[in-house]
Amino acid sequence: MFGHTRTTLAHRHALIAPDGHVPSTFPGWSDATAFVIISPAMGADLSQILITFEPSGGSAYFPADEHEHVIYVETGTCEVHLADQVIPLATTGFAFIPPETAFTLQGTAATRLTVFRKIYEFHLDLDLPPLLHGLASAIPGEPFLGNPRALLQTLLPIDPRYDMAVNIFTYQPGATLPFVETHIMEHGLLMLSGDGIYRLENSYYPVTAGDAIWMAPYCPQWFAAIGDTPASYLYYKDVHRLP
Ligand code: UGY
Ligand code: MN
Repeated sequence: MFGHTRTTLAHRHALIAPDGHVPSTFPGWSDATAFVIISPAMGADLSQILITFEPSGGSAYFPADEHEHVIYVETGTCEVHLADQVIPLATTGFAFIPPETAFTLQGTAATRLTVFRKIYEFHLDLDLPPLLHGLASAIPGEPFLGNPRALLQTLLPIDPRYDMAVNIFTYQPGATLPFVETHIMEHGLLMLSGDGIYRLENSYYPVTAGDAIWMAPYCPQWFAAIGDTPASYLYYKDVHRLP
């Protein structure tokens, strides 16, 4: 509705609805559009960037620096070009790119992908986490805290060299997070399909596919899936480092 949006920016959370998206582009990019949905500019420690490409294809360049990245292909396909290899990613494909590694994403008109980006937290006793890639649709979902109606797919290995987790949560209609979580870990989240109600701090929001959410550390959070189809979201979480 004219002059209205569901987008909300609060103290410890943000809900970003697609109607407010404004494009950016960056050095070395051609025919690719970034929507920087979450970033340190809003107080987050991560960035969550939605990228789309022109009908003739395009490329998005990320220089080698202290940032690590996870790429998730929501629709279409993409290629990750590195100095010594090209990784093709199908729909639901993902890749973890370690810090100090330059890469270029090449996509087409059908490609819609999300990049999670953050500064890698070195640990004196640990090596750098290796590059990896996979297909989320091939990863089995595990019942969350015993509930077979709330399945969690864990994309990255549970390995302390990785300081982030990226997961997909799929809820049958009526399924919920079992309790209101309040935790040190931060989340960046993208609704992939379905509808639900997200509790963030003391507010309750209807959410739907395409919405993004930032949950700062200690943002009380809860979710209930509603409607006739399962609700699914992709999310980032920082893990494996002392505060
Ligand atoms: O991993 C998590 O903290 C997850 N259960 N949080 C969430 O879905 N908001
Ligand atoms: Mn959580």
